[in-house]
Amino acid sequence: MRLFIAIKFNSEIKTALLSMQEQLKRANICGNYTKPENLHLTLAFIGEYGDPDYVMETLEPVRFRPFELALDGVGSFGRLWWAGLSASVELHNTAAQIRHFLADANIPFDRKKFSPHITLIREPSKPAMPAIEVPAASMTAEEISLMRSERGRNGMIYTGLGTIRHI
Ligand code: 2AM
Repeated sequence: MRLFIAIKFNSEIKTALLSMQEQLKRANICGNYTKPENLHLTLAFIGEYGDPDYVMETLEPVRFRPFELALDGVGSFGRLWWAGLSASVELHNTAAQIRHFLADANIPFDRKKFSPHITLIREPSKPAMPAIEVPAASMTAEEISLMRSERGRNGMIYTGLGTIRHI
């Protein structure tokens, strides 16, 4: 199964992200929009791995205090457009711990540098993102989720398999 570690959003951040997608739609941009229920922040992408229980066990020593996440700006990685977050030492620390324990346990994951982003759309129909307003929105991150990703008939289906809570 395909696994990744992510933070799910509260309704304030979701609403703001949906408003950003709406603005893109109003600018006549078509493409593969992330479905509302799939909006998330990936901290580590594991990929194909058969033992989610071992992943949960491995991440048991991760320690973090609740931390703030606030939407901030937009950007693109080629034909993927994303919403960004304000810089957060705690977020980076938590992602670093997760990656450290995964590496220690020989659980494979994508080693690309952690660049916090929330994918709004893939394969947009225009080459450049129009100017859009980023609504003020924030949340306190209190848990991290182990997620399974499957391809469904109507797009990707993400299912939570377990959570790591703050101390
Ligand atoms: P994204 O965060 O850029 O949208 C499930 O596929 C999640 O893991 C998505 O959020 C996806 O991309 C992220 N991800 C990170 N690295 C990935 C990789 N190498 N392959 C596929 N998905 C990856």
